[in-house]
Amino acid sequence: MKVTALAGDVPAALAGALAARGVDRRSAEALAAGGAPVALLLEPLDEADATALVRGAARAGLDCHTGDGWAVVAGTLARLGGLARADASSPATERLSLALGRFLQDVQDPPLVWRTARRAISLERSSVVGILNVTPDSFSDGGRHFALADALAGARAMREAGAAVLDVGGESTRPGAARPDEAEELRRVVPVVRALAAEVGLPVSVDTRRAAVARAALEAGAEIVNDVSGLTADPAMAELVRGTGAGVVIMHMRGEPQTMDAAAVYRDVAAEVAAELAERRDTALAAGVERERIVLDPGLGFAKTPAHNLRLLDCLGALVALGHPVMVGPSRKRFLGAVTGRPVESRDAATAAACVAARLRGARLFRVHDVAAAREALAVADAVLAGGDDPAGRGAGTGGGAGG
Ligand code: HH2
Repeated sequence: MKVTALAGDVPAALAGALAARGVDRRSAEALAAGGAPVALLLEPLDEADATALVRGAARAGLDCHTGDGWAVVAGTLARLGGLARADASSPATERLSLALGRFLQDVQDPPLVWRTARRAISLERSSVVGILNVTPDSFSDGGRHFALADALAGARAMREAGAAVLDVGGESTRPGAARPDEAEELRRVVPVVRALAAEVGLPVSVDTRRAAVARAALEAGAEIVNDVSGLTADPAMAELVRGTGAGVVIMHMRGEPQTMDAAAVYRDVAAEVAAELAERRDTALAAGVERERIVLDPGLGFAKTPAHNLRLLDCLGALVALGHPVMVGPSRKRFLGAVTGRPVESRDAATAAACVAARLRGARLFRVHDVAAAREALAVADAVLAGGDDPAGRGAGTGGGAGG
């Protein structure tokens, strides 16, 4: 007897192996999806919840570790489904079934479109969001797009390079940057948004923490609000997003850009960022923002050390499991300098590599300065993930070989 490892964490690999041995395709896919590994942290948990979980997990064949007020349960998705099946035999088992049922609904239904105020953006393949900072002081492109003509030329070049969205920001959020007042931010952002929406033909997103700036940008043709405060800085922002039907990026940050470095203290960065983002997402949902308008972003570089950013990229699955498309913004950031030793102006290869790492962990949107480099790297990642099914719609050809 020979034992061969399958790529057990890749459902397509399992399905392919089963189908190649005569299992019909649908059953093979269902079996493979159920075999996907999951590990969940449940907290806070009281004594009764913990007892119900330990018993239920043992019955379902799941591994379970409990501690003071918390539990980790691990196994396959199919076995977790068994544990989540409605069980009202006690209030504790009912609470458990409900919480797990909600979780499973999110992970089993990953949205592949993003609804904005003007359209639905397909996320079947990776979408690159081109950064257009109309600021004098952004850490990498400050001053480059400050004049309207430069912003338009930059936007057209990004469209040619394959950008799916243009993100316009009038405030640098690098640590320690001075904040422009509202009138100045409006002056920077609105004319550029108006020109891009009218002349470039790509969806425009506005990167702002101010509802008044977001409102003026949406009126000028923007359709997405990218809020690095995760809708916490301005109490009017969630209602604005709801009322306009804008798409929204809820990004994770702690504190303010001016002070955030001091807040970069985590016991378990991925779990904490996922939990804090889930809370902000829930607040948005409670304010009436529709689920399919929300994209989540770990906020690389915002209240995170280089080690935190790298761990977050590796553990992005914790965010993907919240059931929303995930955006990442690694572009030219300090943690890439820490890894490569490269200065800010030559970090585009590192940025593309970080995008690919994030894509392999489930991210769908990539906010970058160099659109062409990211697009090319992500085309390869998309093709790998499609397993030869060719997401770009170009025939893979039959030639193969090492060089052709
Ligand atoms: N990063 C920056 C600004 N906005 N938005 C999202 N959703 N995700 C990010 O990671 C993100 C963001 C900071 O980068 P940049 O715009 O290049 O610089 P600056 O803030 O100095 O203008």
